[in-house]
Amino acid sequence: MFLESKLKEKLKTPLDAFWIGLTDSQAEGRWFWVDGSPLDPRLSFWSDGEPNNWAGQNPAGEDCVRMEKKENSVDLKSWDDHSCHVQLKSICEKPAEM
Ligand SMILES: [Ca+2]
Ligand SMILES: [Ca+2]
Repeated sequence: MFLESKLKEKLKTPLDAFWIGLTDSQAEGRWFWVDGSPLDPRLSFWSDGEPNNWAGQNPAGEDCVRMEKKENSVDLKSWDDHSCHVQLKSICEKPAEM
């Protein structure tokens, strides 16, 4: 909800999207964050039909996850696995400033 509220004004078109640091590049279908921690399936927000490892754009499939604009959707499902070779902005986490 925090990220969605922060990104709402930055995700203006379907072309806008942000890498969130989640990948299954080591083993297909096994999702890990860039810090090495596994994805908690209870805290995943895949868009309908995702992840689909689509090979239409890159034969290697899709191993990196982006958060994208949602069309007329009120839930938080906004994740899409995508080709890692596409350049996008990224969301990074850092400690809160005291
Ligand atoms: Ca994949
Ligand atoms: Ca996909």
